[in-house]
Amino acid sequence: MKEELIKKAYEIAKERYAEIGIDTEKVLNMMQDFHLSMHCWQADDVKGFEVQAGDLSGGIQSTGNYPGAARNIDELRADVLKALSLIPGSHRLNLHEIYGDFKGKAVDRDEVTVEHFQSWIDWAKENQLPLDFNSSSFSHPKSGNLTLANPDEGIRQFWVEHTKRCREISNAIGQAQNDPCIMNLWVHDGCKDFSVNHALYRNLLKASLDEILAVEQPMMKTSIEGKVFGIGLESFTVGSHDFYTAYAAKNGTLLTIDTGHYHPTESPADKVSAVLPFVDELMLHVSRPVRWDSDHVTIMDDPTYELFAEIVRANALDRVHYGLDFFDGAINRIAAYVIGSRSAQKCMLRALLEPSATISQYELAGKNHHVLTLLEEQKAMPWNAVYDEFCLRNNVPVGQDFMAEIDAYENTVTLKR
Ligand code: RNT
Ligand code: ZN
Repeated sequence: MKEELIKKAYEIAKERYAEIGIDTEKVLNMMQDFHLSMHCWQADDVKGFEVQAGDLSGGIQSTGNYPGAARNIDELRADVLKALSLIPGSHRLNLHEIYGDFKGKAVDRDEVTVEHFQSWIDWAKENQLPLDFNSSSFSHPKSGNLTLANPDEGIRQFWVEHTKRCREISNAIGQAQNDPCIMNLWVHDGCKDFSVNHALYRNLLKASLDEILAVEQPMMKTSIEGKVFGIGLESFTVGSHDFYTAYAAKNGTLLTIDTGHYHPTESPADKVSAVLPFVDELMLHVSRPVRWDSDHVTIMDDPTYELFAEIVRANALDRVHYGLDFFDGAINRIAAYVIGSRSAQKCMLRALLEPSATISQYELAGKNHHVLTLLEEQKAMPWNAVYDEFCLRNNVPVGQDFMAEIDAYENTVTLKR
């Protein structure tokens, strides 16, 4: 796209927004500070690099077999850097434990140490990419239906040990990057059919979490993630939303909101103001559920926009960590990263461009027709010209121009795999 045209459009947009009291320059600066935590697992359909890796389990699924998935750590790093080069701003990378640099050795989950992440730490430093982390309780012979909530003490302790080690690794990462590493803790524990031991499992999960969190790790933060159900675990989820919300509020952990983890008519956006009075910080897993927790690529849809708008309206921008969590194996995976990340940014940009102070005044004065008018009008304001300018200032392709680079990378790199 022609630079001159983008500049012209931006100048007009700037004036239009100034008319409603919004300073687009200030918003562009805020966008520069809006860091996504890009998940490593879109690049290879959540396989990871364990030598002894089994099939993906734990009630989640990546469908599709588009060619070119990353097969090893070098390919994954190259793909991530390629994607990041097409996304404006600076971001973080979110690693799962199974993506360690195991150097051809079978390292079991209860044996993992920071040494398996040293090359990640070095690489991340070189590329100025802070890391976040995740314990991994799926895709393992001991995963079964129950991990941290398993009545078998041996299996439960195996996962307690794994998760403790993951917190230790996260802490070392946080120290190395001088910026706390956010560790997400999600376990799939649940039942396919009726169960009469809900209380038992939940008490076990609580006991495991208590044990895991008993060790102080000052340079990391633990965020706990609930969900409604997983495939093959449809009837009962030990770590339900109520369970984790209560746990987080009582124990001072962060709480993860995954946009694919709620009942279809429930609004993830509405959780923000409901839990922030009780929980200091949130982690997001921005995703797109299609009929179930399908983890389609994030787009600029209403639920995503509403989620970011609620964060802005609650004045909570710096109390939230912005993780992504989608994994579509049916399309070019680098495009998936770029489309998902840029769409999330567009939602945030629109949220920041909303004249919420004005709208709030109308609402408090009982002028609800003004509220609706202004909210509707925002949808057609020239926010896209501001996003184009954001891309231009960050030296990344504007609009659909990034596709040419993805196609070239596909032809020269991913299709050769
Ligand atoms: C699963 C959770 C979880 C995973 C990742 C891979 O439903 O959303 O966050 O997607 O940990
Ligand atoms: Zn998630």
